[in-house]
Amino acid sequence: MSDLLLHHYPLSPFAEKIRLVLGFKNLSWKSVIIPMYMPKPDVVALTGGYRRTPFLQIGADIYCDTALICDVLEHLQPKPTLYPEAVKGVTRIVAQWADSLVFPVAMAYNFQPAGAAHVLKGWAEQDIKDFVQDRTQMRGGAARMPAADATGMYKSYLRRLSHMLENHSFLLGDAPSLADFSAYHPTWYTLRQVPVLESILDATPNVRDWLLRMENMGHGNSQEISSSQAIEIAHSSTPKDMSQEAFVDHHGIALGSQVVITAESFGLEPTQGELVAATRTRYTLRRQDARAGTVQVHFPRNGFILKKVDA
Ligand SMILES: N[C@@H](CCC(=O)N[C@@H](CS)C(=O)NCC(=O)O)C(=O)O
Repeated sequence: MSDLLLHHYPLSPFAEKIRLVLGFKNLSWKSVIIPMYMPKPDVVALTGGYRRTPFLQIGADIYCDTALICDVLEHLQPKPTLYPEAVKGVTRIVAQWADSLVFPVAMAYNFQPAGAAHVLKGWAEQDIKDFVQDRTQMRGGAARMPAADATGMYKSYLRRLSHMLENHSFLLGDAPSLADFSAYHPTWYTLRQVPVLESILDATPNVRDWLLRMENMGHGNSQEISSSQAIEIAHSSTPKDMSQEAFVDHHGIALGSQVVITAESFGLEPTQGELVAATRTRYTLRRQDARAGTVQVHFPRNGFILKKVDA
């Protein structure tokens, strides 16, 4: 298996989801620490524009979005599975609920003034300004949800998780599934990154116990490399052959067209390239970069918008 390179930073909840999946599957990986906010020139050299965290690099192939990264890791290391047969549909649904609804509510709770002060303690004033401005811009200028509203919603989500844990050790049964990893990362942030606010977990002790069980899986074996080494690896690798992938077209866009792919929400920096594959579930763009050479950037269909570039 080629080296797995995870581009991430320690405080990223979505990165924590993938670090824990790597531990669950007992995989060895290379850790590339990237900036928490723009500018991210070494990220963009590989992704062509996409700036969210984390992304996975295998040689000259770049996989964006944790839903896709989980599928790629499952393919490379099927056991233990993220998608147990009896719950393979529902686990994706619960994971999507946790990633798209629990996450923003938990982060609005986690970033109320006491939590933000804890996380940003020791940061230079200019760095705080740049970080806040970056996230405001990512939200399209919208304010974060008020803390009081977030608290009520978060408590209600924690009760739902707690109900799911009443009869078994993990959310959907006796074994972990993708749902657990998606519900873990925002709640991990509360427990580990903003301990000043973790008393919200007191009302749901089985959620706290589950968090500790999840955390015990660890992160697998990792070794840190620099982002310039990662770019060098891409440059000296050949992208995966995509020519045999079944083509599924819902847009009237032929393979070989120049296209842009943009996230549906939050972080709308586009990636442009040649469409070399569009399967039932994902797109692949091929692009040239002065530093990274020819790279392929893969996106899931879910959560992303594909458009043809006008000639
Ligand atoms: N749907 C994306 C969400 C990723 C996401 O929102 N990541 C946050 C960090 S946890 C992010 O990109 N923040 C801005 C940044 O890192 O620049 C995924 O599953 O990968």
